[in-house]
Amino acid sequence: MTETSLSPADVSRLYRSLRRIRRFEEVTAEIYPSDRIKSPVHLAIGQEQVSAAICDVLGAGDWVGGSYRSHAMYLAKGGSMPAMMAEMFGKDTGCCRGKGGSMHVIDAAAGVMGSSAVVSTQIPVAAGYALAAKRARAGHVVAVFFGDGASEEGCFYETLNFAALHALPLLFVCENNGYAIHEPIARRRARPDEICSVAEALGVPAWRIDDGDVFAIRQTADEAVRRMRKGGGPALIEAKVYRWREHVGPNEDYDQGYRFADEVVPWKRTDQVERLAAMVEPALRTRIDAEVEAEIAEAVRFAEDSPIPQPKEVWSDVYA
Ligand SMILES: Cc1ncc(C[n+]2csc(CCOP(=O)(O)OP(=O)(O)O)c2C)c(N)n1
Ligand SMILES: [Mg+2]
Repeated sequence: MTETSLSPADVSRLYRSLRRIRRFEEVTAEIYPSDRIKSPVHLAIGQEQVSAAICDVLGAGDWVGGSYRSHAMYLAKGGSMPAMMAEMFGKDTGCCRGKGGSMHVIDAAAGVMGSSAVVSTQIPVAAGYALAAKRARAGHVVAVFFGDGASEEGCFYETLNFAALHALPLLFVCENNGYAIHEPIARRRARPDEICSVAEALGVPAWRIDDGDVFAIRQTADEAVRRMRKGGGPALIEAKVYRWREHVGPNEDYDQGYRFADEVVPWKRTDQVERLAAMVEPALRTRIDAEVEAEIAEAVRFAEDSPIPQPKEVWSDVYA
């Protein structure tokens, strides 16, 4: 883990972001067995630092897109928490008016341009946003989040090439948790450690952060995004992380035979939420934690109290 030159205010802002995401998803997992959440949930517990770090260097005018595992990205970029909780409850006040569920989160006002359940499809869509951003010439950038499994899809390669050719302001962010559902990366990729060199072969600069260090990810993203704002074209960051819970659902799955509990031990030891908690002044930490709990409780109350969509809404906001 690296030292940081960030100010105490920066560290506490990052801590708040990490803690909000962690607690939002822990509360989601607690609620889930009650069946009030109407969609599957893909939790990013243990992987929060990627979204928190990347979004920390983005501004209000920048855009993000991601996969079905996007609660972290949505919250880190400033998406409305009550609207996402209501979306998971299938309520009319949800960010997709109850039609999308956990896998489809969007808050365009906050620059969260959507998430996709079809692996890797967010990547070419993000290139479209990046093309629009480039043409607008306002120096805005797009970050697209995807898993290691998504990096095996054809459209990842196609989009890398297109983004490089057109020097798009697109940051590819690969959250490499080592698994695509239950399949470890070594059984899927001929060269598991060479995601970055795929990008480099097309002239796209790429960096890998192996230890999940939130400061290292942030520092790398900061440099990449600065370069991008000046017209430097796309870049890729591969951050190795570990998914603590099952692929989909609220539980742990170390008894399922495809991985074992000893794998998570080093990642829990270097948990970035706890690491930053210890760096924040104790009274401030207590206040942040209390504010986060209150915000989540309010989001749950909002979701509970919101109406379900009217039957006639089945025809609105859909393409057929
Ligand atoms: C095009 C497509 N193929 C297969 C699936 C089924 N599927 C859902 S999640 C997933 C694994 C993707 O793994 P990864 O990209 O590493 O993301 P992670 O779940 O680890 O965050 C697969 C194969 C899908 N949703 N879309
Ligand atoms: Mg994965």
